[in-house]
Amino acid sequence: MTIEILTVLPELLTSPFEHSIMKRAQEKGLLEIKLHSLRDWAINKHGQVDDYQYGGGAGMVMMCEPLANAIDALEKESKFDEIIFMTPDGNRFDQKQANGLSLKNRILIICGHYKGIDQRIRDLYVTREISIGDYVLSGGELAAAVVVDAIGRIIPGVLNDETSALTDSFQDNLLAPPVYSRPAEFRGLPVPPILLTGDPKKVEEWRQEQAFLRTKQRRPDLLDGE
Ligand code: 6GU
Repeated sequence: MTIEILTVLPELLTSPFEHSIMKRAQEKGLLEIKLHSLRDWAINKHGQVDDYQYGGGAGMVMMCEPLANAIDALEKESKFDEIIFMTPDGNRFDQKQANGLSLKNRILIICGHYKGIDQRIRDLYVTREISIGDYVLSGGELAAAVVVDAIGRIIPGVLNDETSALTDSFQDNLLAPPVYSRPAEFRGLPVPPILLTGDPKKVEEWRQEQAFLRTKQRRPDLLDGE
């Protein structure tokens, strides 16, 4: 799978993908991440990609031409399966969307800045608009990093048994149960005895129950179904 990211701040997006599972996904050849600087398609030699908004008001808007020319150039090779715009007024990102996106071949993510991008780019090119939550970030880059990480780790073959995504929170609409490692007692707090029994069936039952209790307590909304 190839994920391309169009941004005015490509430097912001190098480190997040150079470590751990994202690094492994790329080394295994399962994920390719290509960063593109929108300024390569600036309208003048000053690198301009934004302009004042019609109708007045504070804040600049990312212009049509640089974005359209960039997308057209990137699509010369082949079309994108999805062109995603990162924006706080998009659809709230969740595991279900991540699962769906992890099956695509080639995705473009556009990071917004300032007051956003000209609406006509959204009308003409964008197939999906994603927000990562109800708060405002200064740009779409960190949100894009979140989305790429969530997609990248569940691409088939990226995780092994030990890091399996099947037991993640949200994968079955339940939060993950508590986990423990050595020592068996820490500052007077013991590990739940059932985990020491070596009985996989009992352990699994306990984990299911704990996952349910935790979800009921913290996120009852998840138990109401889709
Ligand atoms: Cl995708 N972008 C920005 N700028 N802020 C956000 C966001 C995205 N998602 C939540 N807040």
